[in-house]
Amino acid sequence: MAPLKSFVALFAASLLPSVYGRHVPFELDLTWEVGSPDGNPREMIFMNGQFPGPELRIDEGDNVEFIVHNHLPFNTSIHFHGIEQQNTVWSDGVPGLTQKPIQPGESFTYKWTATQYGTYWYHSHARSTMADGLYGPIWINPKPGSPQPFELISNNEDDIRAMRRAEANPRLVVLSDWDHLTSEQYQALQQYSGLDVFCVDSILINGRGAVHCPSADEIYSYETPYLRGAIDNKNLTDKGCYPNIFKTQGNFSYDESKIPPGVNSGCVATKGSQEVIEVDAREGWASFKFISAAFMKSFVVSIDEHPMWVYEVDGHYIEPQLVESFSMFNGERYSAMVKLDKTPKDYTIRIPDTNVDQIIAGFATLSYKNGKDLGPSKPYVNYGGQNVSADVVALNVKSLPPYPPIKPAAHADKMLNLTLGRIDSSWQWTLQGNQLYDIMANLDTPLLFDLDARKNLGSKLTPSTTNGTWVDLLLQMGEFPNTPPIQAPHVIHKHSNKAFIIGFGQGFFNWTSVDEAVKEAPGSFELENPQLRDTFVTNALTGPAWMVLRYQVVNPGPFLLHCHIETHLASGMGVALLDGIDKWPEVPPEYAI
Ligand SMILES: *[C@@H]1O[C@H](CO)[C@@H](O)[C@H](O)[C@H]1NC(C)=O
Ligand SMILES: *[C@@H]1O[C@H](CO)[C@@H](O)[C@H](O)[C@H]1NC(C)=O
Ligand SMILES: *[C@@H]1O[C@H](CO)[C@@H](O)[C@H](O)[C@H]1NC(C)=O
Ligand SMILES: *[C@@H]1O[C@H](CO)[C@@H](O)[C@H](O)[C@H]1NC(C)=O
Ligand SMILES: *[C@@H]1O[C@H](CO)[C@@H](O)[C@H](O)[C@H]1NC(C)=O
Ligand SMILES: *[C@@H]1O[C@H](CO)[C@@H](O)[C@H](O)[C@H]1NC(C)=O
Ligand SMILES: *[C@@H]1O[C@H](CO)[C@@H](O)[C@H](O)[C@H]1NC(C)=O
Ligand SMILES: [Cu+2]
Repeated sequence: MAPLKSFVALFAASLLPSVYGRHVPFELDLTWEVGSPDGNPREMIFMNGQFPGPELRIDEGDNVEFIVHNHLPFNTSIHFHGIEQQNTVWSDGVPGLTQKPIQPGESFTYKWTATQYGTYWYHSHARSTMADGLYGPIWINPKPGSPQPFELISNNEDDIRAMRRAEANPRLVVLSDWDHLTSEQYQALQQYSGLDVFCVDSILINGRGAVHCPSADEIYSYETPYLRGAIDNKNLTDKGCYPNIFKTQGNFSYDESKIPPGVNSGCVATKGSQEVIEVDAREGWASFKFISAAFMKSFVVSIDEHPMWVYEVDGHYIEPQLVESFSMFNGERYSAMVKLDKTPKDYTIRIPDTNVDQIIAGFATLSYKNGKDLGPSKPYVNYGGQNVSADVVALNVKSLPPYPPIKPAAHADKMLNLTLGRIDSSWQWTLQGNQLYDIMANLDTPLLFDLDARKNLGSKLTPSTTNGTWVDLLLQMGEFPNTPPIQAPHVIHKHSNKAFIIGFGQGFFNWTSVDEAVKEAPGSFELENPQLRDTFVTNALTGPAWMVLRYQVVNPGPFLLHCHIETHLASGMGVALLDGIDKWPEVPPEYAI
């Protein structure tokens, strides 16, 4: 089977340099201290005294030894988002699946090989403590000779050389959302009030930001017709947050009076600080690798007056697209190649929310070396995430073909049928239809070490696959009792290797198999060169919808598939894929528990 062969060949080739890879030690001291990223002090996590954590920049093939010293007052773990952990499942960092949590005062060493190039990030996978600041960027420089898509951007040799230089020395830009409550307080508030809480205080760029409080008129002016419909023409709060109505909370019982002032409304502006990214026009081009470390929000990314070639998505090159803005959801990475040919001065980098769940924005500055003070730059998007004119070009997220092309198998060996929605309360979300995944299960008996512990989750939350086979994941955004017909986007993240997005459509997936659907609705499928991702954004904003992902099982072990919105994961939105259960590895003695 030709397509299969090319996929496997690519995969095998990427393993070769690991034999010669450098050994790269990287040490993180985690501490719990007062910080004020947006000008408002609270206790938070620092990494080697920094926030966000230090950059891990390595070469494809390197062997990473990532040592974590936990000085926090609570247990933790670290996951490497998008790192496939080929043959090192014990370093995937998921309590209950691949390790016991790292206790306060203890250390843990993760070891993995950089079998891929691209942009990734590390973050806590213990409860929702990622939202307390435990995240940092990873960038893996491709091995020499790797095909790069820059000839598709320009045929000028100087430009191509400048782009290659920019790619070899990129700016890593961590985007995140920030709240003045700790993750524990935030989660507890949902249980206490019965409400799905999804309001934040600020948007940070490389850990810097401010609390903005636009006037009610201004907030109102940024509302799209869709948003007005979604809130029944009620008003947003002064923090740009949603009112609690059926369309946002469902028909469950809750007590709004249990939400303290300041959480959903009660905006208090702070000056905070602003990130400045310096560029030199003599470089010709700059590469910005945007990483969304948001625990809740989705962003629109744009740099005033600078079109961007989006050329790498979730750690994989794509056929470049020239755009002026694009959206980014939790855990996604988008790289943009930007020509530095504008008048040397300061330009605003705007990171508003997508408008789907809050009106809020963060700002940074792109500053040309030796620039003049020539006043403010002209925006492509406004504070509400909307383009300022109809001719602003946004990324077409439905078509992001990998470069060079890669083809999945034409048929899968198995399909897992997953249904997404709310059950039991307005804040509890399922990925499986009727059961909630308990992130606190098996903390002392992780599945990798004790497969019997599977019974604590049940077979529906621990589906298994056979090594080497191809698997389809059908995601159906379903209809549930007491819930509205629409669902805000979920951001499904797959641990281990990436998957292809082979199909999506509106309504219900009524066919009995994916093969039948491909035959009857070919327009809903892409099997030639589909997107290869580790993060999958669902869209059920106008009603039920479905999506089909296809991947090959190549890396035996227990791997989580879950929503990357932290409150959704904490409430139960996950399943443990017991991949290649016929070939689970023997765990090295140093990792024995
Ligand atoms: C980790 O911390 C959580 C929260 O404090 C606690 O419930 C859990 O029991 C701890 N797990 C272990 C294995 O120590
Ligand atoms: C909503 O906000 C607008 C703009 O500030 C204001 O004119 C209107 O009275 C508000 N409506 C309600 C119901 O508060
Ligand atoms: C930009 O906004 C206008 C309305 O101002 C809309 O008609 C147009 O479709 C939008 N374009 C994109 C690419 O989103
Ligand atoms: C699992 O399957 C992949 C793909 O066929 C293969 O490369 C790998 O060696 C297999 N792993 C084991 C442990 O058999
Ligand atoms: C929610 O409650 C309203 C009012 O009681 C009712 O009309 C509606 O049918 C309910 N919707 C669902 C999905 O249960
Ligand atoms: C799928 O089933 C639903 C009823 O559950 C029906 O309304 C819809 O028309 C069907 N769609 C197709 C494509 O058959
Ligand atoms: C998936 O599961 C849902 C809910 O149980 C069911 O209605 C649907 O028919 C299933 N779809 C397939 C293709 O098996
Ligand atoms: Cu979700």
